Order: sequence, then structure tokens, then C-alpha cells
Amino acid sequence: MTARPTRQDRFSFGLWTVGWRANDPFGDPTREPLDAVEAVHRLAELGAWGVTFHDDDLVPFGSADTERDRRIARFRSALEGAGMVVPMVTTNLFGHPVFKDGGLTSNDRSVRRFALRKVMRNMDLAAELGARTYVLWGGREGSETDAAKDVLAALDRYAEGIDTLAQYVLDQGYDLRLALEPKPNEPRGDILLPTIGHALAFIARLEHGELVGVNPEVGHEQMAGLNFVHGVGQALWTGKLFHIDLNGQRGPRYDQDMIFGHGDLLSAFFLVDLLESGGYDGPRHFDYKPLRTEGIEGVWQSAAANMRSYLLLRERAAAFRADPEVREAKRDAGLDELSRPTLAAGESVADLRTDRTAYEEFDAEAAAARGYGFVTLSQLALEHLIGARG
Ligand code: GLT
Ligand code: MN
Ligand code: MN
Repeated sequence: MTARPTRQDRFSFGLWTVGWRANDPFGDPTREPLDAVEAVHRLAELGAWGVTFHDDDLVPFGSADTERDRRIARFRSALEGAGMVVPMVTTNLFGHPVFKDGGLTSNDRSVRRFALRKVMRNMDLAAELGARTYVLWGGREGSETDAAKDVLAALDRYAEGIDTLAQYVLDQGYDLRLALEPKPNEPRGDILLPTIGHALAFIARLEHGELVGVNPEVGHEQMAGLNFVHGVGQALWTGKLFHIDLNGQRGPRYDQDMIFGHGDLLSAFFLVDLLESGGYDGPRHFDYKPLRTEGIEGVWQSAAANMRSYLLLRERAAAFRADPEVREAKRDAGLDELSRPTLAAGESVADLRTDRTAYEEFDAEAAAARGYGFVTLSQLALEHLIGARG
């Protein structure tokens, strides 16, 4: 197989992914801490292009300034040595108990102010390291009981928080865009902005919405039972797909964060096809958790597996698109016709209103008798995916 990752593929990993020590609600860590410098070098060797982090991944919460400077300097020289970039940075607004009722939407105003300052401080570092995207995952922004959260007020505070951060980016002249990451639940019982659609509607009401987009994660939409390809399609259509978290999930259950392709494989195939053909040129970022059963070798094998899954799916998707039989099946299925505007060039609503062929003379029974051939197309996709064709 030819699938070997290169820097041009723009694969990136969170420090918290390969560095996850595999502590879960039922058990202790099964792996030793991983040094960020080691992570940078190993990921670079595997062909990754970038690393991302939360403030607290790099510098433990509450560290003294001298310790912070020391850790940042070490990390920087590792990046330079390995030729790795930092395309995205994010903030931990969920780990410390102070954020138990959220960061930007906590009922406690002083916590909201602290959260804003924590983000702003890390934005300075993000800009310094050349990151272009700043992710905000509001895992603690939500509630377990509807009695505890005034949703309208919380959304006002959420919008105020995001607009304040966008204003900070503008004031500082940073070349950063903000990307909101939706998730329906976990760790909160219910999280605000639970899906891509909620996030897009929220962004449309912001004062600085032009600076804000989304960072959708495969598993998060699938936890909500939604079609990730459709959600990403709508984000692309809106010009808001700023970043993406790739991983695997098997249906609505807890957040599995599996290797990309190890969940809903058909959906992963169509996702890669969409990203590669739909004009997305941002990072291919993996947000997964190496299985708790694995030692450190398994961690590196899983990092490589994510990239390999993507590259193999990219090959398969390209072969699918190029196959003459597929092209014909797509035509038969009406996909060419879907790209044609429903009204003719220059046709007005009044013209449509008086077009007898569109309604009075339209033979609905004949049109209803048409078969669309979607089964053929779907089977062709499956056969390409499993390598049964070309
Ligand atoms: C956390 C979460 C992820 C987010 C990260 C960004 S943190 O691990 O589960 O989905 O992308 O804050
Ligand atoms: Mn997740
Ligand atoms: Mn994520």
C-alpha cells in the first residue's frame, strides 16, 4: 500500500490524544504521563504536520510563570527541531472544579470573568506560536437539571463571551479565527450548542460572527444520532468549516473517541469524499483516545492508524469518483440535475406561477414512477470502499 502520510496531508493531533493516560470514570490511568516534547517528535516521525493543545496540556493549571516559560521554551524548540507547526490551540475550561458549572456560562459571574482571562492569556500564546484557529469546546457549558439554568440568559452570556474574545483578537491584531465545537452531552447532562446546526444558528446572531466558525467532531454529531456528513456539508455551505475533529463512534452512546474509520466506516468514506471535493483546506485534526488496553507502542500505532485510515479512504473516494460506472450511475440518479437551478436563468416567480408545464400539465404519476437508482450507487460506493473495484 502506498498510503504514507506527508506534511502536505496536514494531519494534526491534540497533545491530549496521544497523551491521554486512559483514566476513565471507572478506572485509574493505565499509562505513564507523556512528555509533550516526546509527542512532538514521535508524531513528526509518523508523518504528522501539526500538534494542538489546551493551555493546561502544556503547562499544568496554576504553574508559576517561570515554570510556564520553561515549558513553552522546551516545546518551541521541539517544534522547530521536528519541523512541526501548531495550527490550532484551545483552552481547558472544564477540568478544574472552578468550572463545574461552566466557564463562559457559569452562573457565577466571577468564574465567567476568570474563564475569559484564561482564554485571552492562551490566545496570546496561540498567536505567538502561529496558530490560525482557536477552538472553544464548551463541555461544561450546560446543566443536569433545567431548574438550574436560564437558557436565554446563558446564551446571552455565551454570545457575550465569544464576542468579547473575538474583540480581543481584533484589538490585538491576531490572525486567529474562533471555532466552536458542538457536543450534545458529556460531561454535562446537556450541553449548550449541542450540534453543528445549533452552533451555526448561534454564530449568525453574534456581533463578530465573521470571525467565528465551527470545529465539528465526528463522534459528537453521531452521539446525537445525526448524519455527520450532512452537518459538515452545511458547515461548508455556510463557509463556517474552520477546523474538524476526526475520530470514530458507534452510534448514540458515550463519547468513544475511537480511531478515525473504526466507527461508522461508510460515513467516514463519504466524509473524506466531501472534505476532499468540497473545498475544505484546513487541518485534518484527529481527536481520539488510544484504547485503554494499549501501552505506549499501541499509542503510536493508533496515531499512525488514524492517518492511514484517512489516506486509504481518500484513495478509495478518488477511485469512486473517477469510475465511469459511478459517473453514469450518478447521472441516472439525478445528481447532475440537482446541480441545476430549479428556476431557469432570468425566470421570475411570476413566470413560474404561469408555467402550465410545471403544474397544470405536470404528470405527477409519471414522475412518481421513476426509479432513482440510489441502490446501485450506494452499492458501488460500498464496493469501492472495501476495495472490490479498481
Ligand atoms: C476534550 C473534548 C474534545 C475537544 C477538546 C478541545 S477537549 O478532550 O473531548 O472533543 O475537542 O477542548
Ligand atoms: Mn469526543
Ligand atoms: Mn473534539
